[in-house]
Amino acid sequence: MTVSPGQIRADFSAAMSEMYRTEVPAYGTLVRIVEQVNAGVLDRDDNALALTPGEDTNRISAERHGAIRLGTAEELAMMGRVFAVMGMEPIGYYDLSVASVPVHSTAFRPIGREALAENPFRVFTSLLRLELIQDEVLRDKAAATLARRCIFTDDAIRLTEKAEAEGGLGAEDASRFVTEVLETFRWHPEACVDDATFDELIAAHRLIADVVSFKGPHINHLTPRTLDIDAAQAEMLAHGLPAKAIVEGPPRRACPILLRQTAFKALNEAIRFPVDGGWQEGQHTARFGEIEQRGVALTPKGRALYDQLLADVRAEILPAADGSNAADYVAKLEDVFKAFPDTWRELHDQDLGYFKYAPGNGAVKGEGLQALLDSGALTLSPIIYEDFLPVSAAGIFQSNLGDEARTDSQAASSRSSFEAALGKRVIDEFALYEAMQAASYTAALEQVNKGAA
Ligand code: OOG
Ligand code: NI
Repeated sequence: MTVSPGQIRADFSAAMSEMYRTEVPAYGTLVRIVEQVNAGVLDRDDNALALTPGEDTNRISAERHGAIRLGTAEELAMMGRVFAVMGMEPIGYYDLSVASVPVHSTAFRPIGREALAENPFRVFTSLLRLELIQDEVLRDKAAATLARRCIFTDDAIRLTEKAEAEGGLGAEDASRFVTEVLETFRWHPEACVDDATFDELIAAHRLIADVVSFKGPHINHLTPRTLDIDAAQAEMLAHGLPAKAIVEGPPRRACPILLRQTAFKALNEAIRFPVDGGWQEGQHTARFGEIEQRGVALTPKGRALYDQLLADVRAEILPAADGSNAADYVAKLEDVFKAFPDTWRELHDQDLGYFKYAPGNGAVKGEGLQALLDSGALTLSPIIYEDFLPVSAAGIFQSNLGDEARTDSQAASSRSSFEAALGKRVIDEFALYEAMQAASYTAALEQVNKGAA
């Protein structure tokens, strides 16, 4: 009997959470805050969020995403195979170079309603673009350093190959797989470059130093999902966690859309550089904490409206790194986003968001989708956005890179080179949401018709 990919994913996500709790104690505080806030929201039985009971609510307490940054094409390709054993596929392409961050990324996550309901764990996975290092000598040194490391244990590779060959893993292998893969994500304070090289890499870009200087792609944050991010942010500050000045993404709304995120700043951590058979003390900022609130997935039309409104806001005011204009930014954001409809029915009827349909208690009156919804014969529940937002991601990256983060723009988008490195295509997220909505409509309609017959 093989263990299901979903079960391996759930076990892995729990093991990662456990590890990160001991590595970064503030993460434990964050998880507790989020659990309390979520329990409070779920206890209020108004269900203003229109969540599907069970399917959308059971997963909340276990839900989180993480992020890693890889150095080479080979690392990305192997990572993709490892995630596939857990039922996680690459969804979407994110070009962060537009925000002066020299990486491009995808999100490995489960696909489909059942898999997402079972455990929605996802990992934002970035690949360093070494070609964006200007200095040729430094670029070669970075490439040579990366070429020397292997970020996977022998057993992680062996068990991945076994899962591929045999179509899954038995209980003992699955548990071993989780333990072995966890090693890739572990923090190692020992740098594998000397301090002079580290400083050169930092000068090229802090992120390059973070990727190149260590044994592996330490998980840099693990983000629980909250049902009320403003309440959770207030609690973070009350607990003395140094939260970012503003919540990234759309403003607070009655009907949440996409994704809102806030982080606490990266920790200053002690690291060690190799020197003459011994070690020399140093410092690095790598890991941070983040929370997020997820709302309805937007259609291309809804997403275009979101992008337009956010661009309108940012043309007038950009959030300052020190938080000094946070109140003005939030006021502007709320004002501009008044143009984005804020009831579930409007979002649905204007084709701005994706929804799940279910049979309701109302008797069928009239014909067509609108009539079924008006009479309550059909009900709506938002399809949760499972992906990421590049502008928010850039904001998160930047808030953790320090104030000297560069703002000049970088080379053009390179999706095909990312896919070549990964060894497969990234999947289009809109097509997934669209299919989920269509399937739920067909199924719900069938039930309504059966009931009416
Ligand atoms: C990834 C940042 C992106 C998010 O939530 O948008 C991300 C990173 O810093 O490596 O996790
Ligand atoms: Ni994140």
